[in-house]
Amino acid sequence: MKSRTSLAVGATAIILSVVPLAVTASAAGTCLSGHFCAFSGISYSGTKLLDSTAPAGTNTVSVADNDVESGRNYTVNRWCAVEAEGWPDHTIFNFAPNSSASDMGSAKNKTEHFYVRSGSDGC
Ligand SMILES: [Ca+2]
Ligand SMILES: [Ca+2]
Repeated sequence: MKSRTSLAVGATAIILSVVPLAVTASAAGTCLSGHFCAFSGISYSGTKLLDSTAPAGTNTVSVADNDVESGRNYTVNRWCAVEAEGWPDHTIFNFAPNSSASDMGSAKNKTEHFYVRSGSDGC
């Protein structure tokens, strides 16, 4: 009886130590419906740099410079990423309504801000 009890306690301790890691891993890439979220790493990893519900027509939604690599656009609007360093501002990436991009390719680590347009408009 005594050894059975200590086995059960040991199993509980292992479960408790694993659960917080699992929660952290799933939270990294999450984004609520109706939100736009940008992440510092590809595949929605790293830090969530932006979590916004800014409406269509918003011209500047600031984000940490040169760090965004992936994003989830769970809005009905279009989100446009802007490079604003070294030359006139220009759009470098287009997040279509209700779309995700796990890797922004050549636009990675360049964004200074986003602007938001209705889903039927272009960037
Ligand atoms: Ca980055
Ligand atoms: Ca930049």
